[in-house]
Amino acid sequence: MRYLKMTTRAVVAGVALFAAGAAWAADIEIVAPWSRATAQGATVGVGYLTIVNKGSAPDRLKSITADVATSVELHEMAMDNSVMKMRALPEGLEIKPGATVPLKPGGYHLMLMGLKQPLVQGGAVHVTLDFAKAGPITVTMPIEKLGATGPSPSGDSEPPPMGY
Ligand SMILES: [Cu+2]
Repeated sequence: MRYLKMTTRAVVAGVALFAAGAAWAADIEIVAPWSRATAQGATVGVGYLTIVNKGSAPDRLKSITADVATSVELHEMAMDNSVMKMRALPEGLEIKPGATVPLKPGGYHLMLMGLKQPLVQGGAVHVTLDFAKAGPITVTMPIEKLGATGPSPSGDSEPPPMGY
């Protein structure tokens, strides 16, 4: 009985998230994906999203591909001798059970390397996240305006207030 109740609740939550544009497979859910328009001539773009592990086992984001980039790297911003620097995480990113891991400005992010075309506000980037357990999950990242600091929940391009 308890199991049935929980299952129903999970399905309802899943439908609500799907309506909000989220994608999930198995125990991994991807929430609020977004990218940012690139300046003229830029060859590198970014992608942000939040990874939720609803399961009881750890998973790992192993690799990423995107339709508009020749390769995608997982990066982290970190202090290095009191200087903020980006570094690649070739081992991927572990998502512990029950964890919510945001990729956001100033932290983890996807680096779209070798852009085949500029990222234009109002368009979208399609990325496929490959997880060790959940497998590949394809996500559509709406492209927000140049300088945006977050996704726009209402679909317009106004970023939320700083620090939100
Ligand atoms: Cu980076």
